[in-house]
Amino acid sequence: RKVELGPGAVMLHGFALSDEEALLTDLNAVVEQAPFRHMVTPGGHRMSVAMTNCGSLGWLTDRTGYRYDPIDPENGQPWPAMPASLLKLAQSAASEAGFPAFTPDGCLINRYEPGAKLSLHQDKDEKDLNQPIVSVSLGLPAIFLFGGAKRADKQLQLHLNHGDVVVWGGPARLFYHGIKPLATGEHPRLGRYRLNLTFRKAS
Ligand code: MD5
Ligand code: FE
Repeated sequence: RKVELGPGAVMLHGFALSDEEALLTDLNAVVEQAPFRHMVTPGGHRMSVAMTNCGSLGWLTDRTGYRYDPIDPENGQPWPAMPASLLKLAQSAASEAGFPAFTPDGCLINRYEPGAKLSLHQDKDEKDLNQPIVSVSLGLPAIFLFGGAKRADKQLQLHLNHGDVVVWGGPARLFYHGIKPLATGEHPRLGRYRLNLTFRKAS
C-alpha cells in the first residue's frame, strides 16, 4: 500500500518485508564491523539513540559539529560498504515514490531502545536537498512526529511499524520531525530494539 503522508512524503507499508531475511543478515554483518555507539552532540549531550553507518559516507556528530565522513572515528577505517540488499531496497522504494535516479552514498543506522527518542530537527547536512531520503523502520513500533517547514508548525503523529518504508522528498524533505520515546516491547526478530535505516545522498 502506498500512501501520501504529506507534500512529497510517501509511505510504503511493509515494503521492506519482501527481502527481510537478506536485509537482517546483511545488517548484522555491518554492525559487526562498525558497532552501534552513542554519539555526542555539539552541545555535549550523549544521544539516547545509538548509531552506526554503512556506505562511502557516514553521518557523525561530536563536540565539533555534525558532518559526513568516509572514516569511522572509532576504528580509523572506512565505514562498511553498503550491502547490495540495502541498496536495492532503497532504490526500489525511491523509484516507487517517483525518484528513479536515487543513488545513496550513505546509510545511517539508528538503534532505539525503550525510552530512546529523537528530538524535533531537520535533516539538512546533505549537499543536494532535492535528493530524497529513504527511511526503513524495523523492530519495535515508534510514534513519529511529522511537523512542517517551521519548528512551531503543528505535528502529526504517525505510527511506524516493522517493514514500513517512507520516502521523504519534495517539500517534506526539509520538514521538522522527531521520534517519541520508544515504548517497551519485544519484537520477534529484533528483541527490545527499533532500528531505522536512512539512505541519503550526502554529497
Ligand atoms: C528515524 N531518523 O526514525 C528517523 C527517520 C534521522 C531521522 O530523523 O535524522 O536519522 S528519517 C525521517 C525524515 C527524514 C527526512 C525528512 C523527514 C523525515 N520529514 O520531512 O519528516 O530514526
Ligand atoms: Fe531526521
